[in-house]
Amino acid sequence: MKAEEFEEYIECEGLHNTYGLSDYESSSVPRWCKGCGDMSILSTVQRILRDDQTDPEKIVCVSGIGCSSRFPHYLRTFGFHSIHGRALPIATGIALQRPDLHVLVMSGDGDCFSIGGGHWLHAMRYNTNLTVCVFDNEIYALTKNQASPTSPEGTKSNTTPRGSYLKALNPLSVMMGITNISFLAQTATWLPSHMEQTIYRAWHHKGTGFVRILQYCPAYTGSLYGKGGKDYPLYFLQNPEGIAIDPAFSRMGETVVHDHRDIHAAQRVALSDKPAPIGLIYHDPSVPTYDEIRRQRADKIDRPTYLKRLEKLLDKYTI
Ligand SMILES: Cc1ncc(C[n+]2csc(CCOP(=O)(O)OP(=O)(O)O)c2C)c(N)n1
Ligand code: SF4
Repeated sequence: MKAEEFEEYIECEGLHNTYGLSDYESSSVPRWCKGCGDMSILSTVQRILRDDQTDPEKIVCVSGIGCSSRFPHYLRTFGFHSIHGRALPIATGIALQRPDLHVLVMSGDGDCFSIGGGHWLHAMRYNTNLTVCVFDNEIYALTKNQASPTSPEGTKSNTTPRGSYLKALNPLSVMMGITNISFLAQTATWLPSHMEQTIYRAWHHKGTGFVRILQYCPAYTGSLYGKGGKDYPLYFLQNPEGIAIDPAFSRMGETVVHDHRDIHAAQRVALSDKPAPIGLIYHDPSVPTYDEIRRQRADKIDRPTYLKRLEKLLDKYTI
């Protein structure tokens, strides 16, 4: 929502004590390059939080390591700039222990799909209440240009000076093969209105809402995208209950009708990574979260008994 529209909305609804954009902006100046797509993700997330009027104290933003993972520094919420590849297990722990908080995970393609690969698969399977955004610029950028799992074959980088030998990993098809997946969408930093709607849908999803964001990185992979992303091959997924497609997008790629509730259709879409499908790929709000499963199955023991048992167990390992 634009600033003027928001002011009008507050006026009409007679809302008081509202949060403005500045309530979600930290005092740190983002240390991203000029034109970096991460800037557009930051302002999009701040707009969503402002529109949603989410209490900043009820949000925890967890990241790993990378340019993308600097995100928690720039959001005025609780934050954890953690360890390379470990954002998801840390976020899972927080979400399970504090279901009253909204946990946002910001990661990069290297952070999530490479060093964090094992955690990624299992976090999707656990379907804990998390909103996960992976900023995919198809390179390790913070460490200045090493090929990542999603770098296109032939990418010249510091670790692949003769061009990478392997075809890129397709994270969408990997995720559509994981049992318990409940929400998967793809968007791009050069489509801000689409990105806003997509992250908003993931934010309101119960379970793990995973958004892969194709991210413009002018420093290292700028040639993949062209001006305004015009050279990146895309097509758009259309569904009345999906994410709205702006008619202006038609010059960037064709529009295909897709039913995001049909897992087989979603698996087919996920297999076709280039051109890249943009939109809601899969959504099943009925998949139980790990918290729900755990609560159903947990022994119904009282807290003192639980603590006594825990003490006994720990004593076993005490010398
Ligand atoms: C255990 C460990 N291994 C390696 C590194 C070095 N390192 C820091 S960031 C990074 C890659 C980040 O790439 P990506 O997740 O794609 O993020 P980007 O910088 O592109 O946003 C690497 C290899 C590290 N910090 N810790
Ligand atoms: S190196 Fe790339 S990803 Fe990192 S801040 Fe610069 S443009 Fe952004």
